[in-house]
Amino acid sequence: MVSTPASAEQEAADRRFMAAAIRLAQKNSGRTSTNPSVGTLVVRDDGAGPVIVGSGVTAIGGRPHAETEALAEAGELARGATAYVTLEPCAHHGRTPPCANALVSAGIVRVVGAASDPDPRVSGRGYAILRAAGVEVVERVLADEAAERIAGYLVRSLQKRPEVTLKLAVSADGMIGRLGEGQVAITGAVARRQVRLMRAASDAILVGIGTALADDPELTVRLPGLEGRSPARIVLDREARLSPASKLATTARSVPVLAAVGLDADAARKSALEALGVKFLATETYEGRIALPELLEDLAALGMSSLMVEGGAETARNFLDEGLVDRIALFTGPGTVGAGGIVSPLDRNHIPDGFRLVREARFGDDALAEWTKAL
Ligand code: AOF
Ligand code: ZN
Repeated sequence: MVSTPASAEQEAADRRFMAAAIRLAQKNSGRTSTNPSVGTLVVRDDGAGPVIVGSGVTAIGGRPHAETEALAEAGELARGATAYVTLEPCAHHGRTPPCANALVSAGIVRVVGAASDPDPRVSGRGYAILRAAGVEVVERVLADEAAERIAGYLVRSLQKRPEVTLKLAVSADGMIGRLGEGQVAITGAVARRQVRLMRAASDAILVGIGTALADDPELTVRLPGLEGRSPARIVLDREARLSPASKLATTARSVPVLAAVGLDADAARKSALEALGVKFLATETYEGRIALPELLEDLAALGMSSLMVEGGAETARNFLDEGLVDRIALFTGPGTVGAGGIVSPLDRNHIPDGFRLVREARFGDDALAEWTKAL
């Protein structure tokens, strides 16, 4: 089959509807794990311009898939229509039949896809089913934008570890805090609320034991309407030094706390924490530190697709040095810390190679900039 080049008008419309499908997919982002949140739009044009006749998002918990819902809404209007899918439609029989077959049966004549699916049960097969049935397929429309939104799923599938976001709050003079002072307010209340929202969209949050001891953070979401959305809290705690009196340990029964300890961590200290509900992941250590690749592999095996690293400087530097950061979320506040400040491992003029700026926003007096690595 020789495909005719799409008109500029068609290409512009494809990009517009795909952008809308990507925004739609955001609705259930972080709530479909271990499935990605996918968006589908069914669009038909009866001569008077394109009209959306069905829309769907992957359901909370991961099933049904987005296509099922969009096709159900479109009903008979799907016949002869175009489907915009932010991820290649699946080709496998899971608890539901393959979405590629469902699109064919519904009479879809054209499928525009964004991100490719690395799942070996799908990868290329979804599009092949469609083409074999005579459906016109256009691949990789806004593929990078769609992939960025499902980075957790893609990193976990391809690298067997969660996607790692390094979150840093840096003062105007490049500091993340002051030595020996516990939590120092670098950003304002609006930015701090945004951080809690970012926590709610992650599967886990991680800090080093230095930060846990110095700041005694709780690391929960604490936002109205999002109670119960706090992700698991992880402490890099080679020697099980977390205090049983800490906020983390004393709240471990309501929001999980996982201490990443060395294989030789003290048994008595561990059992004091265990009695409070703290769980342990024992990993190899090297150069006196938890082996991060091994820990991340364990977290992926527990079904975690996204991890937010929240501090402190040494932990951030270790993740950066080992090439284990996929996304940088850098908040910059207007104030200065001055003498005794802890220097940030990076600032916006020193972002490691391979990252591209994907978002900039302001939250009150603070700026947020985000960079991601190409997937
Ligand atoms: C789609 N549409 O909305 C999503 C897809 O366990 P299952 O049967 O739900 O399959 C999980 C796989 O389905 C997952 O690895 C990915 O390949 C695909 N996700 N596919 O057609 C969707 N969420
Ligand atoms: Zn599917």
